[in-house]
Amino acid sequence: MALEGLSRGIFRSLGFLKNKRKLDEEELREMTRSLRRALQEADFNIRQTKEIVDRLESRLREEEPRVGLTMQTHAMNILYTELVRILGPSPEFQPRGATLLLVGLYGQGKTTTTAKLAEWYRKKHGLRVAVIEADVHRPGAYAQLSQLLEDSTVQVYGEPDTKDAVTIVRNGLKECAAADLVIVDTAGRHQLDDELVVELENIASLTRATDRWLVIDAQVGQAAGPVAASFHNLAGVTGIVITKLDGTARGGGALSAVAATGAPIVHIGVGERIQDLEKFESDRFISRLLGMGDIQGLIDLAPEDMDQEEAMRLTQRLMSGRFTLNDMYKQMEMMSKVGTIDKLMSFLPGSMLGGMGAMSKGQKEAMQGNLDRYRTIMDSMTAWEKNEPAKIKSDRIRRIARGSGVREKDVRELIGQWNRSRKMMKGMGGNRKLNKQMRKMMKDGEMDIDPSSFGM
Ligand SMILES: Nc1nc2c(ncn2[C@@H]2O[C@H](COP(=O)(O)OP(=O)(O)O)[C@@H](O)[C@H]2O)c(=O)[nH]1
Ligand SMILES: [Mg+2]
Repeated sequence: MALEGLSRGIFRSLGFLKNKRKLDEEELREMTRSLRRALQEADFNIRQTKEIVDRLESRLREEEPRVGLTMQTHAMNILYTELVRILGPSPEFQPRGATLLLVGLYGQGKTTTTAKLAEWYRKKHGLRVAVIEADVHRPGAYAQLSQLLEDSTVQVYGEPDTKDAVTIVRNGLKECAAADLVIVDTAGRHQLDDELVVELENIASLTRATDRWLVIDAQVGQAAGPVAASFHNLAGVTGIVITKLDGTARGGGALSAVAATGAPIVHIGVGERIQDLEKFESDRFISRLLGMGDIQGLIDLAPEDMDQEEAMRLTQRLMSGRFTLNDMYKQMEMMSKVGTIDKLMSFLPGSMLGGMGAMSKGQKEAMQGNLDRYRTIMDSMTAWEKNEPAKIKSDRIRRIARGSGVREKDVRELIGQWNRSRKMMKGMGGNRKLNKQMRKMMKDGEMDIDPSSFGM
């Protein structure tokens, strides 16, 4: 997969810089050659590849690594900033008064994204939002959109029996005239064919859409560039939404779609539910893409009643190994808020937590099941017990088991789990480099990447 391999390719090409503070010409050439290959394998086009490699090369010649940094860290930091720069700054979208057209191939997530965006701008911007379902080719498109928005106050317009998309849009625009933001969902095919091209052109000119966003599946990979280019010719793409970033792909095609349209990524889709939408931020995306984890992302996902400071403290405690059952409980609350272990894992560096990212689906499901049970058990524990799990004796275990309706064995298992996690975290806390880096990140929010601290 395109960008999934990028991280591996980059670490491969920078690997030999690990113990160096200087580079000779031959080493530099060797490195740029292998980096060029890694970028091309990850779907960067030739121009982007050249730009990144050239910039890295000249900065490595000009800039000395800061005191204490190895050449590898230095090179990683440069690459990170260059990749972020290529993705560009986060875009400005003015939702009030906008008519937003979503385009893209079949199955990319247009209809789901229509609902997600509608709910996002209704909730976060307090707007009156209306959606128009203009996909006349997929049976049940209107029902799908209505169902996604059934618990929302977003106005849904559609005519399931009308065969002409332009008529629907014309009627819809009249019907939704009072809305602050109108989003139009269109049809897609497996490929852009003539009929669809004409239909989209007609819809685009009728709506005089202020914004036209391309919805593209993260797994598309190589094909993303050409697909984006053809939609761009057709509708003048002004923004990109990458969907299914919750899956195994780490963002294939995203960069080539950006290159082909010159349009920025505005949002990313991270799940099937209507709330599984995020605003796109290039620095986070790149650090996640490179497998460097996203501590800030993790903190942002903390339950709403937990303030940032509390979330940071927790994350720090998690790293230090000094955490109580109470802390573990709060971590679990964070996790359950995040939804699935899968998603939580995607925020952590690949090799952290003892390679949990590589758990099988079955193992992950088992772990989710455990979490639910632990939670039930902890609801029956006193504050003292959650603070001092090591001191819980068998009579207390019996009481807790009875109170939560589980077996005593389950309570012991929870305490055992806490013990193991504590030890594991302690081990991680003993990783001085990682710790230093965490503290620095916590302090000034800046990211200084030292791949070797993640076991690379
Ligand atoms: N996991 C995941 N699935 C998604 C996401 N966005 C859409 N889907 C799923 O992808 C499938 C196709 O989505 P749909 O909106 O019907 O695509 P459309 O044909 O472009 O309108 C559906 O099963 C959606 O639930 C996402 O961000 N993550
Ligand atoms: Mg659809």
